[in-house]
Amino acid sequence: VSWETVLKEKPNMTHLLQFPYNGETKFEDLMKEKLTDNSLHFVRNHGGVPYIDEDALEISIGGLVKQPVKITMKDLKDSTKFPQAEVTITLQCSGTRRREQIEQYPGDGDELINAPWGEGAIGTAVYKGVPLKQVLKIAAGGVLPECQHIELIGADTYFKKGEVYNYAVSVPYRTVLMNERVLLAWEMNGKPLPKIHGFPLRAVVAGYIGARSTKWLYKINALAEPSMGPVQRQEYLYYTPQLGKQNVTYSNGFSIQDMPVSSAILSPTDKSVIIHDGHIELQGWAYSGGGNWVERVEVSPDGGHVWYQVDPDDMTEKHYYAWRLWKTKLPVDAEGWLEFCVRTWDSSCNTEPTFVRSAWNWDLHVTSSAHRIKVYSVN
Ligand code: MTE
Ligand code: MO
Repeated sequence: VSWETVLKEKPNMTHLLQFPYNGETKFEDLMKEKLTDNSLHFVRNHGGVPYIDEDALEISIGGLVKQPVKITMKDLKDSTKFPQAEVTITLQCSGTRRREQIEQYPGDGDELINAPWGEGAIGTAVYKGVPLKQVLKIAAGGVLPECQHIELIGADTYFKKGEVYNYAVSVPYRTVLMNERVLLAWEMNGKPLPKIHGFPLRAVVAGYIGARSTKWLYKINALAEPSMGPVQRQEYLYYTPQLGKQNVTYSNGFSIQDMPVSSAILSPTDKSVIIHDGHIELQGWAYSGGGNWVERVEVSPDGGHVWYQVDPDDMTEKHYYAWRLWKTKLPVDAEGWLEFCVRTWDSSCNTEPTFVRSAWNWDLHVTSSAHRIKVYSVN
């Protein structure tokens, strides 16, 4: 799609990169409601947006399946053939809040060319589609015993180190089997999937990093090993903080899959001046991947010495695979520069590392530490 089309479909984004297009949702839009409007949902692309004729598309299913097949969109959308599901799912790019890691130390890696995301590379929508597990079973007769991973390939291409690749990643078969919320989806918030979000078909892997939710899906392979695609093998890896340019190899990192618990303060914004009467209103999001939900959100007016619990009535409802938006009034006496922070607990009692430095990693992914902002309080 042209830049003009992007601007028309996504008029109010914080644009990070023109090509490949990457844009994040403005904080005031993110806080509006539990479901993010399609025109406001963040976009993360590795390459161009391919044009796909829905009527001509045949999705091929191959590899370690009982019967390799090709299915049309018409077949897939036929509810007498495949059971349909409609689910609320939060997609979060593992680069969300990367800016905080860059401020600590930008590293030397490939990821320097990656988007310096803030708190807006996350969004929630209702997706309609068919559980991938059902597609594998009904269309391809199931997988062979050797199958361990399901590869999801997109029709878009991108350029890396002299080669052109299709976007290709994989998800453990065990996840596909256990999680009915791993979908092949064609609808987003009751509307056809927008071009920029993968029209006509995308994968939505609930609870996982956004990277596994392949857009413009046209090929599915059952494999014994994870996809050989560079997005799977060379990107979205989590390294220990000691690694730098001189000694890193891809095998030092492990694949980032489920998103851990994390949160963000969206209002007030960092470095703002607030004139108030003893209370400051805070708003933000809290999310946990992997099928956990957010149990508790706590905020601190003093860098994390004293914590106040956000009243659950001031949070959107508990939800597997979706965020909770929250707001609260924080008592504040002090004048001058203060550090506000937020931390979240999920249903498995996981919480967030205290400081960014405890979460820093060479590829600058998964900034899940307690989110901190500085505000100037005038009381
Ligand atoms: N699928 C394809 N085919 N190409 C891509 O570049 N980017 C991935 C994923 N699926 C990508 C893709 C990444 S890293 C993220 S975070 C999500 O899509 C973002 O989905 P969205 O653009 O719909 O918000
Ligand atoms: Mo991402």
